[in-house]
Amino acid sequence: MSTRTLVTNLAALEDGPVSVSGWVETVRDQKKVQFVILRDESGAVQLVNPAVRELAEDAGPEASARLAITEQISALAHGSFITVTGDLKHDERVKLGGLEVKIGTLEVVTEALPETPIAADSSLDKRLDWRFLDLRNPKQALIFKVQTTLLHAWRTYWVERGFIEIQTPKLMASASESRAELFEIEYFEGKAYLAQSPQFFKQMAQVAGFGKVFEVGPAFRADPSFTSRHATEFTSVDAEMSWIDSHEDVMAMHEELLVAGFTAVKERHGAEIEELFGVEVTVPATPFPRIPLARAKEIVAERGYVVPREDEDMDPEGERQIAAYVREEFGHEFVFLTDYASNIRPFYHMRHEGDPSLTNSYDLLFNGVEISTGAQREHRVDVLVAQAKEKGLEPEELEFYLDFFRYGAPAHGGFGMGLARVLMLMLHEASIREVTYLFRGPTRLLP
Ligand code: AMO
Repeated sequence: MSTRTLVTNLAALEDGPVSVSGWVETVRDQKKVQFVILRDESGAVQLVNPAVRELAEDAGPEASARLAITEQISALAHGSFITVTGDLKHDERVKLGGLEVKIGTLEVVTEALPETPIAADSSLDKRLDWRFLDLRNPKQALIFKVQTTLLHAWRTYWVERGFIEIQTPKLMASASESRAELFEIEYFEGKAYLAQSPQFFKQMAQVAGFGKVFEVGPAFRADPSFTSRHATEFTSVDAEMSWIDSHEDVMAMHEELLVAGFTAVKERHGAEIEELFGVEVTVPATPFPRIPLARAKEIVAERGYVVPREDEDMDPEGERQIAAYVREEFGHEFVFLTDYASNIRPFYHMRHEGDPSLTNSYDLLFNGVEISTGAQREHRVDVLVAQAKEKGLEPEELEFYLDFFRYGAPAHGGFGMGLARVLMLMLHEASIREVTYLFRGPTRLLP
């Protein structure tokens, strides 16, 4: 183990010898003194070197060493990775953390090329080309700390309630959502498809008697769009549970889960999010507002925006309008839109008992963007077959899935939620590209 001290831990040390390692953020090379700002994963610290520019004839080894360090610092490229030993000194006058390290030895572990390919004002695309450099910005690192906290809180919520974590295969023999957004790949002598959702397999866990399951894993959609909310590969957060009376039970769990996640993020990172993103994280009140989709469209129309007829779902502008309404009426950032029409929902959604034109399903919107779809599932195989046929699907292709329901299936339901969408909206970022570790889109497979 190295003896280096994390920058964040320097404040607690007394004045004396220390060793720190990190990236060169800035160099101020003045005639008599040089300052280097060094950053590691925990923070930044000022290093100082009393510069020696030339040696007097009677100069001792101390002055020679100082001259060597001075020359090293003058040649330091931004981004180089260095290790420094030196003397820590607490000094209130130092703006950065009230301390500095007087350099004793400086080792350039790896030198960076002199020109940094991105700057603060580079385009998002350029920054993504150089994602590893882009992520050195503490604001970017915070996104992934928040994500870690969110996922930890969600896992804890589920584990404490008896949910079982599963990993379902991402190579499949059929589509699970729509054939239109399916990646087909060569698979030995035949074809395979990349999983669009763990849908079928999380339902399988219900007929296997697991009761309640969750999964956090990749999902793939061959979606050619370039919107701020679509990726071709994204992290899907899924849950599925048995013994429900309706989708209302799923929604009750879903909102509790979000409260648990937002509470943890606010407690742990609230101040830093406010400082770096200028955003206050609000823990949502429960129950979240619920509005049937048909009523939501009326509300939007009353506000002067008519959702295009051919688009029976809410379009993005409709979502923004309903979010504005919910904010004004309920002071809430979330809304469940419920009771979607059967013709715009997948075959596996359960339909209303008395009105098969509607489903026991919902979309969850956060600040005007869909973050999740959930539903009660149809567990009666004859009804399921009829619904699949009605959607133009060949039951033969779905035989393996339909079999699940031929050997005793409980009522069940669940949801899938896009992790990056939650983060984007929580941090008021403009695109999921900003909050995805390595974004994948129609024209991006690198790095
Ligand atoms: P759906 O297709 O609505 O439902 O997807 C669920 C959630 O996943 C996210 N999402 C995406 N995120 C980024 N890029 C994409 N291309 C993308 N597509 C979807 C969204 C969306 O709300 N099986 C159902 C879920 C269920 O009923 O359990 C499903 O996949 O946040």
